[in-house]
Amino acid sequence: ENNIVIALAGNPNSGKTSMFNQLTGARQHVGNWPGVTVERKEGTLKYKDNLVNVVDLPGTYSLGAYSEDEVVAKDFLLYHSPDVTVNIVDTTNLQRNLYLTLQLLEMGANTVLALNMYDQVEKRQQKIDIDKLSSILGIPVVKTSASKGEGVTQLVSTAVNIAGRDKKPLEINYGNELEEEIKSISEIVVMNNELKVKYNIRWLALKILEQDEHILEDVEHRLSARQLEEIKKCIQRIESKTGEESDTIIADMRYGFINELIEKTVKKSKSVEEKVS
Ligand code: GDP
Ligand code: K
Ligand code: MG
Repeated sequence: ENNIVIALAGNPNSGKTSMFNQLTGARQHVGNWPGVTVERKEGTLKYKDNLVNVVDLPGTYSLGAYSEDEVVAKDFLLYHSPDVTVNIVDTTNLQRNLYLTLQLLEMGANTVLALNMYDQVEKRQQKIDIDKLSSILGIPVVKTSASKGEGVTQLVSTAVNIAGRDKKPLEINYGNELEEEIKSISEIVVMNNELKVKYNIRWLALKILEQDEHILEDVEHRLSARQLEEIKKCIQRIESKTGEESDTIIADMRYGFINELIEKTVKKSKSVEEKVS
């Protein structure tokens, strides 16, 4: 028997709990994450020769340091590296939901995308080019309707199939100016062996540019005052060049990527287009 850990990640109200219930039924256990009051739900399911442990992460819009929920989700993904992350998205709200998806992929999480609420998408007669979405993101994509139990078996088989696979992080092109600073910061942090072992360096550089407090804390005591000063200069340089905060620039670029992705993959059905024109 094979033991597999699946993490469920998604925005609040994306259908995570509905999916968790579909997957684990009554085989659930509720506790708390250590040190915080955030609820921790776990459950099991059997699929072929696999015993699958499903961990329901707190619902979050991002993987920053804004709330205990975000830190719990980010910590689990980073330091407990589940074999697979199932990212539940509300497909009727793709733009907002894909922001978390990008962060999972930039982190290098071995992800399956569950296009949940697909029944609503069909009702609206929207068409999504799933193959294209899957190929641009580099991950399997499954249509689901958690509240109806649709697509659940396919989701499980897909997740089990890719469990433990080594996933290369998604690299978004942040444009010349930002890429230059990502490179400079990467060159600084990679000199510290512990950071090099613990993190994907490009991801770490992005987190530093985003000024993720939680990650900064871990970085600050490992670097020299001079290195930290160099990093500060990188951030100041990009902010004075663009007149924007570095975290805002990064968020804007991510939304740019998402909007382009949606443009390429989401089409209104013919009948709807005709009605509009
Ligand atoms: P969570 O906040 O991510 O845990 O989301 P929930 O599982 O609590 O779901 C939020 C709401 O969406 C509930 O009313 C669910 O019944 C509903 N829901 C979940 N999945 C689907 C789905 O695939 N289709 C539709 N139409 N509703 C869904
Ligand atoms: K809810
Ligand atoms: Mg929930």
